[in-house]
Amino acid sequence: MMASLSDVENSITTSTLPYSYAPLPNGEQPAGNDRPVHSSRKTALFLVSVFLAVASLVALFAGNGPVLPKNLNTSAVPSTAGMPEKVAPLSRGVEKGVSEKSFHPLLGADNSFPWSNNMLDWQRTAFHFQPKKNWMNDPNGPVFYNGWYHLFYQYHPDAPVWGKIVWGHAVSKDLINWRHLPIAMETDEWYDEQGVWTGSATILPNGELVVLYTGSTNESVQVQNLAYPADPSDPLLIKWVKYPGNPVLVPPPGIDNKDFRDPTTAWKTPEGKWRITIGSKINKTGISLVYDTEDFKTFELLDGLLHAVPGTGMWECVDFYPISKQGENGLDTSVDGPGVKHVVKASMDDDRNDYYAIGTYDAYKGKWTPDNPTLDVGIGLRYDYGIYYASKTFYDQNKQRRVLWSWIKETDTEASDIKKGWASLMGVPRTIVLDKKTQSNIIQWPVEEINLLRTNLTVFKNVVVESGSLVPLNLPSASQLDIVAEFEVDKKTVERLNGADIAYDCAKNGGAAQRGALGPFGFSVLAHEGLAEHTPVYFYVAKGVDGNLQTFFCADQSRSSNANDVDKSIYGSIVPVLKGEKLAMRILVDHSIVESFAQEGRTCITSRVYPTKAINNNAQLFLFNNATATKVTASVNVWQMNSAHV
Ligand code: DQQ
Repeated sequence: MMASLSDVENSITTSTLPYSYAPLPNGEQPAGNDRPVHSSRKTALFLVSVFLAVASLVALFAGNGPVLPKNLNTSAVPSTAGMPEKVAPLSRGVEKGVSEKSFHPLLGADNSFPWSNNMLDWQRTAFHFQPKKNWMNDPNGPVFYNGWYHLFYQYHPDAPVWGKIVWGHAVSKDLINWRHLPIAMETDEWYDEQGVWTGSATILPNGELVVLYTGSTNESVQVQNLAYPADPSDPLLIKWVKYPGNPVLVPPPGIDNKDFRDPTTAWKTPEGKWRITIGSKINKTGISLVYDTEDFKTFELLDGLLHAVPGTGMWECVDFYPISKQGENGLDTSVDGPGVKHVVKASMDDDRNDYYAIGTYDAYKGKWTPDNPTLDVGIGLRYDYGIYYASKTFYDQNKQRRVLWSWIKETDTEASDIKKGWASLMGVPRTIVLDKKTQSNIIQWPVEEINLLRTNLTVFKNVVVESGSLVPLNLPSASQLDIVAEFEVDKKTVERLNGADIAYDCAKNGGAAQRGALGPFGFSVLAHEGLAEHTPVYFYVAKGVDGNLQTFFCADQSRSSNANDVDKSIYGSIVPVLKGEKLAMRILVDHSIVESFAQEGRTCITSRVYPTKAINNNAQLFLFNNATATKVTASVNVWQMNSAHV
């Protein structure tokens, strides 16, 4: 097994490389490169602080990024007068009662990039699920049924922007290659006229399926509806019937008509009934209502809530499922008992992130309690520290695993999406298990089937990456990759270093440009030669005054594109690294999506990036080490990834 940082071998040797590496340039940047503009919607104050942060970066990757003033004085900060206004609400969803659906950069700025067809074509992914064209969002009703994996999803068949949503439908034998089927459910009833919104499937004991979904009625009231396959013997489940008695649930007293959506898969109660939970809010408290039913037609609202967290706002797409304390298999949603813990996940409408917590479920009270109240739902752990929302799991009885699907939205402009003709995709499905070592987080890992797309393995063993250097990993092409790597920091350096107050934050500390003694180091993906554009995915290790190490896992999009009309956030969080473990990361690069996993899936980051130059044959992969005090040794396996049938 891997050695801990403090156990790192002293005898790190440089292997002979089939290439040479160059130290990172320290000089000034070449003239002519534009300063990137942070293009998310923020207040003028935020713009000032971002400017300050960017301006104070040490010129890492200098020579290739923007010109950064070395000694910034605040008079250099542009006045906010004449700055573009925060974008007016362009939302297509909010007034209808669902989240903002699009990235809106600052309006009024002359920041639209002249995207060419070549650039936009490159953005379409090769092994991520998406419909052929137009808009998609949340995964719905994922299930394994009669030999097929079914994926339904929120789909707008008329345009690449959110609108009147129906259920798109596709099937797969392996969760990777897909066959698109006709729309499963249209907006053809008064109770779903404004949208067939998110829902879940439940397999009944006789093997048949039922689906509960939210309908947005002709008056935009959120109600729950029942649907089932017209022909249960059809493994493709092409035709669906809506129950004539719909809606089966309307918002209960005290719940707003627009705060009642996204029913879960049902699970069994100790009395043998079915139970579901539905997200909502009361004032600013996010809640999960609980209903029992015997027939999916009539429901009883339980007195208490499954859970509630003050200050978290509307809970969308709640998910609730058991995880095994000891076993490696996933569990059917109805499994309960002493060997089991329960996860509650909710998608926070207020900040559009998916949060989860691990806890204990009391089946008699229909109540769940987090193990650690300071890491409760909405205030603690996230599935993913990048773009990842409205996720949903299902129990895959075919392979005894719990599989997670999630909507990954675009972070470019609607104008670009319209030009592309499509918007959004699903993350690669991930298995979920409890982290047996920490017992305090889950582990997410791409389903094993994704490995079938691997081809052309290149191995780099014990590559020593000196402090402040960059190592090109010369690959024939770098837009479709599966990268698996381990890193070791120099043990003597770690021991010698004095500890300091740890106050590192991926987003706030200048990204990959900020140099510390023991980081950042990792990969630059989708990198243009000379780093005119690149997206670093990296570790940052910090030694505390107590001598303990803390490790952060980050993805820095700030230099990912020369275009200014795309989001360039820096993402990341802490990642637990236990004694005896090496630092390990896996990165799936698939054109405009980069999915990164640290320590075998303890901390995950999904990035959307839209380079203008680092595309096609100009996309490259580098190892980098921007730590000031340590060399790192990296061992890397990189596969090219074949395209899936999507
Ligand atoms: N998307 C659906 C809603 C859900 C939201 C509408 C989450 O049911 O709450 O498209 O993205």
